[in-house]
Amino acid sequence: MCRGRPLRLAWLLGLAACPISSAVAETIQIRVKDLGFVPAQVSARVGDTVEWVSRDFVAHTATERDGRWDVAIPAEGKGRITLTRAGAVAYYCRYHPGMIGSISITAPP
Ligand SMILES: [Cu+2]
Repeated sequence: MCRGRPLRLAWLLGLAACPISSAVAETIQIRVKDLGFVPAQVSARVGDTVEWVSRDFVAHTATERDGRWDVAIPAEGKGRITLTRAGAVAYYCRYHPGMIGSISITAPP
């Protein structure tokens, strides 16, 4: 009668251990305010999403220096990207080149 119990228990323990995995992707929010990215420097992992949330009344972009991506950030709106490769990334706003930021992206373990 109790035969299946150890197996079921192991299965439950295995299931419980899964959410502890560090491979869960996160969303990193960067505020866009007064012509600046806050924080200007963030760390992330491949698979994470970066979301820029603007409180400015003018449009901005988050444009990767090497041209790999270009995210439109509407006035008082949001723009987002999911990170697909590791490395140090510098970005800026095409409309306001003085707005700069960087993302340090590490590969998942
Ligand atoms: Cu801008």
